[in-house]
Amino acid sequence: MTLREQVEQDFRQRFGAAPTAVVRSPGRVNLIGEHTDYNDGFVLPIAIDREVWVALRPRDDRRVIVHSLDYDASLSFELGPLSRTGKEWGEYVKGVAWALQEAGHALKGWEGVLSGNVPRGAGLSSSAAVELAIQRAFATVSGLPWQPAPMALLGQRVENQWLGLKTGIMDQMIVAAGREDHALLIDCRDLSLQPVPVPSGAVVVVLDTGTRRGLVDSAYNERRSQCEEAARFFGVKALRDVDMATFSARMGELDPLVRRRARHVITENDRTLQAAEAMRAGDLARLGRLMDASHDSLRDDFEVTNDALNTIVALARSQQGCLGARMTGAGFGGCAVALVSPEHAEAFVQGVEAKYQQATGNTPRCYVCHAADGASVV
Ligand code: GAF
Repeated sequence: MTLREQVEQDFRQRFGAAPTAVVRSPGRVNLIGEHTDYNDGFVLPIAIDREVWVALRPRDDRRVIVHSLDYDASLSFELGPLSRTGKEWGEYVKGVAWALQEAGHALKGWEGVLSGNVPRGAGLSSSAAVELAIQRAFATVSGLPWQPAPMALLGQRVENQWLGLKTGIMDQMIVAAGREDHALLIDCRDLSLQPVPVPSGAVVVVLDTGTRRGLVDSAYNERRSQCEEAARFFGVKALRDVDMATFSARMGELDPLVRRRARHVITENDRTLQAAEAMRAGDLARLGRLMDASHDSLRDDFEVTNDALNTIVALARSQQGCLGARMTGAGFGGCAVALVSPEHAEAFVQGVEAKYQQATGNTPRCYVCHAADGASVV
């Protein structure tokens, strides 16, 4: 049974009728452009065919009732003033209701069943997938207009203000606006999008190390402050505004740690623009080299990889057919992404899984992903 069928079936059993709408919302994998979004920079992610599904129907009152199949738990609350009461999955639902109401939207109540197969805490945006799924559910029952960028900003507000995580805009943007068979080059300053077709000569393989690191939030926020410090040093709004020539001329005056953080962001922005160009030109070898360079910079300058990520990336690169490999997402654990020639994909997955297990004793989960559409009502 598919996940969609499961939420529909559970809905019928739980609420005694068929759902009137079903929402799907994807996870994402970022091909390149890491830790650039909160520097007003560029990112190049794809939405993936790992998703959150919600079966729902409107209610006549202002109550919201959501059951999570994955947590086997239900949440019920009344729309209106809301407060944060815990740290569980339900905070995403309440946080979305809060953000939409704060933005002046008149919301209606609904009941629904939620389930997803985006691995949690793995760097594949399971949080944004849930946020945008709930946003689409509210938009559907309340008749709200659906525009990806404003909705993405609301999702980010949930992260920043309801959940207290100072994340950038990449995840919500790609989850809201993803396009089948395309990556999106997103300018995180003005939120403009350029769809870039994923070339047919390569497949995207996600390599989940199985490691999940705690304290990611504080390390993430620390990187953000270091980038802000560098931007202040250069007298600009964000590191996006510093070019390589300016950086090289003055980098000697910077604190060595802040210098390395800034160097990652400045070079990564450049690599991301180059990667979009290489993708458009079908130059997969160049795209792969840029992904490799991105990982090395995240490892050496930004210091957000861990041993598991470095090991799996090295193993991936040693496999036949691998064009490039890098960590993806916030880092400190979670997933890497590799670009692989289609004819080698199967052997690549088997080879990486076996060698990683041999090297670390842990079983990774590797799978080929397809670029999918953003959050939608099906
Ligand atoms: C996390 C954040 F949510 C994104 O905004 C982004 O900064 C990413 O880490 C790193 O590129 O996914």
